[in-house]
Amino acid sequence: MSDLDKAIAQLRACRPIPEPQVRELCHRARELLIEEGNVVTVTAPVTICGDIHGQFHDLMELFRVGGDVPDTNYLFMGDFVDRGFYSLESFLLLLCLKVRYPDRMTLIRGNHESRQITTVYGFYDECLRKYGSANVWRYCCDVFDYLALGAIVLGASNTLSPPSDMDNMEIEVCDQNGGLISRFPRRHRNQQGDSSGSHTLGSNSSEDKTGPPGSGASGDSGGSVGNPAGAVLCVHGGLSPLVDTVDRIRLIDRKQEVPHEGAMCDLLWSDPDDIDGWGLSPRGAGFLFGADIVRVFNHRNDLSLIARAHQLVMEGFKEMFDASIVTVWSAPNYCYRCGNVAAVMELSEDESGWGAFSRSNGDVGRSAGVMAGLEGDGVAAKSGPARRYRVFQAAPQDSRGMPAKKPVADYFL
Ligand SMILES: [Mn+2]
Repeated sequence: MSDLDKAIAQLRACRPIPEPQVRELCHRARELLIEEGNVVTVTAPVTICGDIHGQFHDLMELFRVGGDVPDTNYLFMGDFVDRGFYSLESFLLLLCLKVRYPDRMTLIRGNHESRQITTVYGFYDECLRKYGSANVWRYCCDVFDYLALGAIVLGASNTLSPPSDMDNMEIEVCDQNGGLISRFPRRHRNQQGDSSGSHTLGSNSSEDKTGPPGSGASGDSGGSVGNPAGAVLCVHGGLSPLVDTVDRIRLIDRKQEVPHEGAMCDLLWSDPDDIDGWGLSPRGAGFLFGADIVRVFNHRNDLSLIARAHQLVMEGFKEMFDASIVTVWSAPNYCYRCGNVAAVMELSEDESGWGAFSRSNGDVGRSAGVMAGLEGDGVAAKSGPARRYRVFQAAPQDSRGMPAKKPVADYFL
């Protein structure tokens, strides 16, 4: 067993690894991350996760529900640390897995992966408590500076895999044991005036399906060339008024502490909101952005969906703006008291042949000049990828290795 595998085993048991080993790990991780672009290209199938916030035992539950590494290809959208009691073990385990299986683990930066924020919200204190010095915190912060700012998922399918037992399903929601909670059929976008993004069961009309799903001949994809499901952009927070293309993100000099303003700051801090255009964020960093901003950005960049994290949602995930953006939240019972469930989002691999095409091409549909699903307002409503949400609850108390709260010791009785 290599040192790295030993470290993984030790961290899986929620035991910190010695300081020199952290130093070595962070060094290796940095060498790996420095080679990645600001926007990492990831090929489906992939399981996309939101905030973890040091809830180690819930991260273990996430792996139980979503599958272990390297069997499952994971993309984590940041906020690994702060708030929970085990930021150190959570982040170091993810980092070990990244170094051990670089192609099966993608980590992008959240607004908490910052010196300033971790000093206030727990990670700094936790390192000091567990090691007696700030060295390990410093090593980890040096890694934060090298994390990618986003990812583009290519080759996602617009049919579920394994297939649903009903045709034409776009969304399936499962519980932590794989049991079906609900599902929603594919439908035309922008035709039902539904800007809340809530899908309603039984809303599919006969024109929803004009060809085999994934063939590029279905009603949604309009027979366009390229991946029928379009690309998915993953960022921690959201969009920036300074960023109108994905390529613009690639030009940022990211190897630094998260700035207080500017494009890099916005990508990590912004939130979608029911407004027109841009608004000031109550967070004091980043911006609020409305459906119109997302629609134009997705159209311009040939995206079918933006996946982001950053906001607690009680149901674990929330689709907004006619399913053009989704928030994924992966910290159940956040801060051990919010009572929310968590979720991960699975995108399956397109097997119609277009997925392979887009992989070798590297740039889905952008050169084709043909937009899918061009509708009345002249803005594309691209066919969304089929998505399966796995919703899960906090790990049971007895798996946490913490003594359950006892009111009084027995010997008083
Ligand atoms: Mn955040």
